[in-house]
Amino acid sequence: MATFKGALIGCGFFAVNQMHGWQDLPGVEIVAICDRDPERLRIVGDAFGVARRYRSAEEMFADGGFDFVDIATTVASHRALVELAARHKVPAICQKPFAPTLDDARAMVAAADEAGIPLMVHENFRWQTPILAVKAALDSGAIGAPFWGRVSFRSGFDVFSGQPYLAEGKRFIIEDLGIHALDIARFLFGDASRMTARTRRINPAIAGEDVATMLLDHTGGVTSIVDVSYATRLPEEPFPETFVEVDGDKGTLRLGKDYRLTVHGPGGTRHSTVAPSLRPWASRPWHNIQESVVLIQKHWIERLEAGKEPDTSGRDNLKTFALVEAAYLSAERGETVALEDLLR
Ligand code: NAD
Ligand code: 89V
Repeated sequence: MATFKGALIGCGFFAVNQMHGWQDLPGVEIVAICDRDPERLRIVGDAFGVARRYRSAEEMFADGGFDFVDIATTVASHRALVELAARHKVPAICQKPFAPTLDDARAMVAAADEAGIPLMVHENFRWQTPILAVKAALDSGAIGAPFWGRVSFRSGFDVFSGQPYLAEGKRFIIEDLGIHALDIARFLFGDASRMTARTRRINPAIAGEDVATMLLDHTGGVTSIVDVSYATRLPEEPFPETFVEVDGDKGTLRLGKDYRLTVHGPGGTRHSTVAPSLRPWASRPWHNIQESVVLIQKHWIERLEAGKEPDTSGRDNLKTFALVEAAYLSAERGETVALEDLLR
């Protein structure tokens, strides 16, 4: 593997996982970091031994010396930073949610295309070991052709202490978490043509919705339900596990608690555990997400080396992002929304 030098912008809560992930990959080195908060810059710079530290992304790009940039800031800054990377012709990874609006996301894809740089959205949930195992089982034909699916994430976990901004936005669970579950639905069942959604806010201390139930019509014929909640108090807290159910014309697949996968079909019933590994720097219950960070970063480096578009490129993510927009529109209007109206 060639040596790739990276820079990282945004040294906050989640960036620590990204820094660990880069350290785990041979041939990759983060040579510069940037955060407008000097304290975060100091903490991450000292923890990971990065000498080049910047309070301004413009200054970091002006100095250069890196092959790609990993943008780990919150959504408000994503468009400006991707456009800055494009101006400097530096390949860019951008955290989810890709952008504040679909128009911003489109502009970011256009800027990357015009600059001729690869752009990947850090949409890591489809890279989780249990989700990859579901995909492999479906692709093997073990349950025949899927006709119905459910991607479900229901939890009462306190995400607000680690990520206080999640309590403040008018949009919450669809934009922050539903976006992952919708991307998994696209990954497993293909693109969707219509969206019907209902939302609720149960927690009175937050500004946005914390429950969403979404019905998707996939172009390949699958009907799926994507349901997400941070207001669900279960006897055993499953955070951050995504459960999956699929019915096919020859059998069924169920991914349930503790990463237990059951595939039932003409070949019999197979039970397995598809748990993620616990990386040395990871901590439960986040290890599933943390492992997927390394896997998506590895994919980025492989595609950068091969000169091929990443699976969760900016262009691909427009379709996931359109589902987010469609869900909010549908919930607001109480109507089904056609995706072609948003994507044209
Ligand atoms: P955070 O607020 O803890 O960290 C963001 C950091 O970016 C802060 O330190 C802030 O000072 C810095 N920053 C913001 N704008 C900047 C700019 N223009 N220039 C330089 N620094 C800037 O946020 P977080 O919880 O780490 O979330 C960051 C992103 O990661 C969000 O988009 C969030 O949705 C995403 N996230 C993704 C996952 C995942 O699994 N993919 C998990 C958690 C968070
Ligand atoms: O993965 C994420 O994007 C996180 C969380 C799991 C808390 O929703 O923000």
